[in-house]
Amino acid sequence: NLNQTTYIFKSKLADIPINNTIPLHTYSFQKLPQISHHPCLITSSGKTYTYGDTHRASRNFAVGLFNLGIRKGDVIMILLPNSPEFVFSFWAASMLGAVSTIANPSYNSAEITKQLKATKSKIVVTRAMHVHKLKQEEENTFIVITVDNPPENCMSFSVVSRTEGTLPEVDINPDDAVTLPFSSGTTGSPKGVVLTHRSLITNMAQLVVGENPNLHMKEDDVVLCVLPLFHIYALYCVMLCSTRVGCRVLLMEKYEMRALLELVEKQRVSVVMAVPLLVAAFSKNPEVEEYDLSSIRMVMSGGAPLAKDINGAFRSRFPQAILRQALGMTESGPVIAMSLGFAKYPMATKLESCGSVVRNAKMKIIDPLTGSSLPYNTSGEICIRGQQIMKGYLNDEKASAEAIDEEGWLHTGDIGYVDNNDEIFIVDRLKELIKFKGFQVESSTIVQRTSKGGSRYEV
Ligand code: AYL
Repeated sequence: NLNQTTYIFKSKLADIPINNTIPLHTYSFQKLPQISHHPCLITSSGKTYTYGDTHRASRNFAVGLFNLGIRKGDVIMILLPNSPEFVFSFWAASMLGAVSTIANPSYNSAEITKQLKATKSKIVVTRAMHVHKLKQEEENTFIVITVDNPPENCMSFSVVSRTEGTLPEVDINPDDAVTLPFSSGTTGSPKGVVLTHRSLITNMAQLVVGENPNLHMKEDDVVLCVLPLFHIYALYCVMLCSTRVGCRVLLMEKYEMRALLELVEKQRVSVVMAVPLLVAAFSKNPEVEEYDLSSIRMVMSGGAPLAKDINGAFRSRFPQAILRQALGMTESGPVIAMSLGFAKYPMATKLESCGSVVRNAKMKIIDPLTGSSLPYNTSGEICIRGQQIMKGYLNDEKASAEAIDEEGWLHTGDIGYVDNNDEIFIVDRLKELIKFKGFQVESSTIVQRTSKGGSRYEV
């Protein structure tokens, strides 16, 4: 219908040029010569790796993987909690033009096997305690590397990292996959989400690059990484964005409130990437009062709706900090919208909004039945277009075509509207996706875990 208006929403920030045809690791470590002595990773026990150390360890592991036969396009599975080796493995794969697939180490054997098979992973990097869950099958064999003492038939991460050789020259295409997180998308079982060098560079630039970055992270920031790196939120928003900016990442293996508070105080954490449950803990748990958390200047909530009543409690405890939201989805590379309250030159925004569409992207809200685009203040399905979105689902053309239409719009399955200040509000969800404490889980898992009274993510 030619008479029909198309309402397109854009960021209030102007588009910027994005150098997204280089490899992801090159883009991310662009400042390395200037910052090689700056801290990059800090573990909860206080061990520090500089940018130089991190890059070197990643390179060494890449050489080791190459010597084990890993080539461009091969997949390695990272089955680890937050740890320096997780970070080194991710960059090592990227440096080889290989691909990482990230998985929750507390998955059961069937869940891991499914992902191993779907991705044809040739290497699994994990801990000795998880090796029993890895099933070798005739049509699906892989080498297991453990970051701790290797059990029989496994190799040691440090030994692999010490093998001689030089990093091969690889020709990386911007549209080559670099990582394969798994997501249920809008329907069905978890599928591999193909994120490319181009998509992740684009999304980093949309947030942390330019004269007025939408998400103002600074070189002297200390960013808390308690959300798991095997999920896109922390992988992207903590690890990738921090590396590009040159700030430090405090790696916490598991969530335990007292330990977390001690670390935030000791390491002077300034940026907290959180899910709503963590925001609630910061705002309401009594033990928070016992610590000096005045270093926190920014708290981001994402992954699930934020409770409306949190603001008062948060403000009284963190008067110096800004709390706002971001909207992301694994398939969208991942950030769709980010509060402009986080910008270098911040704008007035509302806490209840999950942000405004990122720059260098287009968003529309459509009527889910007719597909026609809707104006301001009218709810419909959020669709996003830009170079940051996934290439598609791994080996699943049907699901890919359902998610991304011929014009390149990714249909998110989220229902929301845009207000007069260009802020997005989520009101509902079309999709079957099950989220537990801010993260996706398989429906079978939720029943299993809750019946035991525990949770997969302690957040
Ligand atoms: P996935 N408010 C409400 N729902 C949200 C929000 C939010 N702020 N953020 C995410 N969701 C829901 O793939 C929404 O239904 O990635 C969305 O389609 O596990 C779904 O979660 C996607 O789930 C960030 C912030 C990355 C968030 C993310 C993505 C996390 C979730 C980077 O800075």
